[in-house]
Amino acid sequence: MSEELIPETPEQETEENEAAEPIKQRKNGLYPGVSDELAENMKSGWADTELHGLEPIAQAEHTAARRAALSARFPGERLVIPAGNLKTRSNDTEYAFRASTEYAYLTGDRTQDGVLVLEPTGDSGHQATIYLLPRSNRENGEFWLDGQGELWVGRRHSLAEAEQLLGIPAKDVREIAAALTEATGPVRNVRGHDASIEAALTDKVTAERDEELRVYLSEARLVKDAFEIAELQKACDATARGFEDVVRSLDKAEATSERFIEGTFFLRARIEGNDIGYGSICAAGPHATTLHWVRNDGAVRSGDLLLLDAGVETNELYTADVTRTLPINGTFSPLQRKIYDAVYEAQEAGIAAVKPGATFRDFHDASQRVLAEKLVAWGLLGDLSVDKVLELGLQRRWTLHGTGHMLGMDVHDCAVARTEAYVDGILEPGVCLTVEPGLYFQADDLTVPEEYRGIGVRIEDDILVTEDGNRNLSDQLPRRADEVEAWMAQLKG
Ligand SMILES: [Mn+2]
Repeated sequence: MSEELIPETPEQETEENEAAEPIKQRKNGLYPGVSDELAENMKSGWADTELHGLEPIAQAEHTAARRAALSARFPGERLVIPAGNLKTRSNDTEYAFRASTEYAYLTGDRTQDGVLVLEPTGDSGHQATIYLLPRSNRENGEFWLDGQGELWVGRRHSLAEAEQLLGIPAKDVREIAAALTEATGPVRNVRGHDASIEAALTDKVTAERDEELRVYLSEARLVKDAFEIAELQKACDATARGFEDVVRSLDKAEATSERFIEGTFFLRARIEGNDIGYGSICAAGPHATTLHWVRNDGAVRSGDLLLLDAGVETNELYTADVTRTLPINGTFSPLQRKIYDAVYEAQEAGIAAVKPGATFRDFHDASQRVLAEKLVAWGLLGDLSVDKVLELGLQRRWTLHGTGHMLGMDVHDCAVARTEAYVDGILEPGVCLTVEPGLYFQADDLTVPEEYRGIGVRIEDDILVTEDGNRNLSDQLPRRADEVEAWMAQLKG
């Protein structure tokens, strides 16, 4: 990336600089001295690019309904939902920005520094305002002299354009701190995203009341609307194509490392979506027994399994979360297949338990029972009964994790929902969750036969609860062992 706008001029505080007062907005010393003549020159000669008659974004109706539900829950209170800010990686480079889930869910906007404010209109109802950074000012030079000027980071929407697109009145975000400082009456803020907003509200909010807002917004997302379901399907479709890309490139991964798999999937995520929804787990051989193996720097060897847990995040920020465990050479060994089939059976039992009226725990219990049965049958738990094993939880030495979680904008969606709404909740149509049982035999586990050690298997799909049962959003990818082998053979050609 380019570093200096005018490299030949050394930076110093000159008389000229003092005279050009408005353009002293240097960031991190990147901008050298600017003559009055250049400053004047840069002010003019630019076309008017304002856009008119823009259509609202596809989810504008849905975000309006979500704001209406939020408004009804907190009548008479001012609600502040920030997008968050850029985070510095080093000096003047930043990490890729992703708007806070709460803000994107309520606005459909995904730009940094934005803030949604719901102003109470009397005892009920709210007026929404979105505070955004407007187009860069050309008069004071910020468009080319400020690090966030449009010349550096690209054109933003004007406030008028944003209003048309989002269906929300827009104001300059540089006015928000003063507006919040002056405001009276009860206020709640979603914490953890924007320190400047928190500073402006210090004396007006309490941690407990802010947390109630955050919890509400987590629980509001438990049931997905039609737009969200379509996005999750899109995420799964793109993810399936990413898995196909990986299978096609396994020979290149064998010649390099797990990084080739990570890079291959990332390419698909960036072409079809915004990003990966979480760090891809590209775990070959014994790495498959490390649940969150994201170093991805290991060897990929014929004869081993590859556990690939990855998901594309769409441009609207909905992510898939899919795992397949694949024989790198295309064929499961008898022992790999025995363990794989057990996990497959457990997943089938889990998926069958996902339906309206069931509890969230039901599919976990169904999967765990199958896995415990297998472990007992294989003689790994002495002569204990399956019921006793489940009562003591002894199967967990090898099953390790819960069988699934809510899925949506966050890979572990709705994470601050109350226990009664989530873990102890009843499933209803529109809930989307993962079913992902696994068996993991650590390389240093002396309690299992030597040939088991270093084998890890997980199968994970994204399941939508429907009126009459469920729909597997990720069923484009095969799961049964023989179907996996046939699919790989076809892709590897
Ligand atoms: Mn998952």
